[in-house]
Amino acid sequence: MIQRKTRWALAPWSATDEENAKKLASHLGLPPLVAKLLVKRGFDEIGTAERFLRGGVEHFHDPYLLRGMKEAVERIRQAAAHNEKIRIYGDYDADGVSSTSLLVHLFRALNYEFDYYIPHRALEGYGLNKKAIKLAADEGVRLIVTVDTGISAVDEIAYAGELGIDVVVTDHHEPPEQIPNACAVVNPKQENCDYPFKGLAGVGVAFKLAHALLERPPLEWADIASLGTIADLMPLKDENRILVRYGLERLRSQPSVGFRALAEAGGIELEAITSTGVAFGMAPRINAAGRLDHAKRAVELLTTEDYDNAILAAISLDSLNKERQRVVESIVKEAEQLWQMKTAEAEASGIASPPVIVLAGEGWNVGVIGIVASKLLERNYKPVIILGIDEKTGMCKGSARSIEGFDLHAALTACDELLDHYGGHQAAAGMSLHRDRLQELEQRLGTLASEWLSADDWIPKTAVDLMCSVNEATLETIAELSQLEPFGMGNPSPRLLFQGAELADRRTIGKDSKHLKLSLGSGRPLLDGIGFSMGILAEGLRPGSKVDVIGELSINEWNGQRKPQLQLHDMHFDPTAEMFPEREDFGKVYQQLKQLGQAQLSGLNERIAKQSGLSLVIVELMLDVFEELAFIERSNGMMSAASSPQKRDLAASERYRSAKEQYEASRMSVAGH
Ligand SMILES: [Mn+2]
Repeated sequence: MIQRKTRWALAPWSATDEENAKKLASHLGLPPLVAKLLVKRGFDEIGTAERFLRGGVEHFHDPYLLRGMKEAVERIRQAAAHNEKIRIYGDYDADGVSSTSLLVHLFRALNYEFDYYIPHRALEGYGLNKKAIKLAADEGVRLIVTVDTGISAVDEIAYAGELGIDVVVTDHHEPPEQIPNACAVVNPKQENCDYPFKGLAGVGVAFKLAHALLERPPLEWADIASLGTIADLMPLKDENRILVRYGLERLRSQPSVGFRALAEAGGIELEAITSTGVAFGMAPRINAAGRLDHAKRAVELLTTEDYDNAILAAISLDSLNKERQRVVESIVKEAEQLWQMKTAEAEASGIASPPVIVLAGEGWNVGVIGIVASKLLERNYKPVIILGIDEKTGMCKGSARSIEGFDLHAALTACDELLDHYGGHQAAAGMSLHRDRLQELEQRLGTLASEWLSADDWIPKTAVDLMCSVNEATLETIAELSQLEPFGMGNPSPRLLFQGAELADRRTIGKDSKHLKLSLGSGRPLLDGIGFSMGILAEGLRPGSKVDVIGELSINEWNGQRKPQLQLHDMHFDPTAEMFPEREDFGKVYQQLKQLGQAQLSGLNERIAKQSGLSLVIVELMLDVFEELAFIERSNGMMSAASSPQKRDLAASERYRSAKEQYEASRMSVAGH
């Protein structure tokens, strides 16, 4: 028995969905699997599906649909006309760095007088601050244009006004109740903004500002826009999808010196880079600057036109990233030890370990605690808060990550008298509090988690797109799946369920038999499955039996050969589960009965079961079905086979249909949403 590790969530599939998928397949010339996936993701009409697949620059929205854009453009142009000094004010994460860099390119192209400022993560913290505004005033700045920040800076923007500085806010964060009194506020999420797409990153909003000022979409900076959009985990839909497609294309075919240098220093291949490569190769290196040093190093990389400067900046980002990895690793290790001590203590006193993981350490770098929290969540599947303690003051700065069902922001709000500051949303949040209050925070959050979460919520969920058969997983179909790329937030790589797939063979590969390799299917060609770190499961699998697997399809190229491959996520195998008989099994048993012609009912089922190798339950079911279809008759203790029965399909039998349905339902245990 191999038990599934996660809850499999397969959304329902209706007859209407099926119809829509057929329509898409024929109108757009798509394989059924691709058409079904489109429907599953909400693109069930030809127009929307076509736009999703093939949408280009003509589908960018008018930037002036953004509330405040007109005022922003006017104020910036006025500053340029009067040679007022403009300062771009950004943020230290990858989106903030991208946004800042994009405006640097823009203002440079427009020949404005400008510079940029990004606060120091540890010394200044997020957002506009009065000290930085005072500095700007002292340096003769008359206009600040914020990117990826500013929507909450009511006091700071009022202060800027007192010092004679106007502020144009461009941001994408959730607007608070009170919007700052700036000369323009551009944010697709603000009230009364009719912009049709709310999912722009900070750099997406900056891109729209550039579009407005240049009076055309500045595709030459789509690479920078993709970086921030992907790094900030924005949904890759609508305009973001178009931006990222152009951006990836640019990175592949004509990378700027900055990206080229970053790729060289980081060993990232640009020729076929995907959103995953940007997310895991580029974004961490860009982020490393702000975490361990200063984000302006990353802006320098993305805005220089000189290769020598770029490669120096890229190498320093790469080594900062390596250092970041070491710092994360060592904090994760310490945190895991603390957690093990906590669970051991709980066990020793006969109580359950805390439902919410709250761990703090002196000297833990607050620039990386969010990453540490994510790693602990991954390993333990519980909400996690990791905090760095300031030894002198005893104050802690923390970063939290949550599991589905536990709303962090709501939970922190419920404990707000313990906290000095907090902010964030359902899945991630930050806070500060004194170390003396940590224990109470852990207890109160734990109580909330026990109240809010059901037993199921503590098991991670795998969202499954569709059921698929081995026969459907052809090279051609998999190649067409790439039309749905780029994959990422809001458009994940399709997860498919192969239910009851025949296991032709299994073996382990790699050092210490670490990985599992499966061959699925009964005919030819077989479908290869690869399960990383699943080698241990090989022993429990028997060739010839049936397994349920969830995975992602891709094309594996090896030795000049291209083969379909399924990368396994999870598996379920129950060797004792009763298999539902195939049509051939029904056929075989019917032939046996026909040969017998007539037989005593007593002992008949046992006889057939023995001859056919099928279980008694199945034989009983078959005889019920045959009787219902008038292939046999059972009366007066005798079975007699009809001599020339009418040809009828098995599915015409009510007994057959209900048994099959029941069997499928029991096998599934695949929860709907
Ligand atoms: Mn952002």
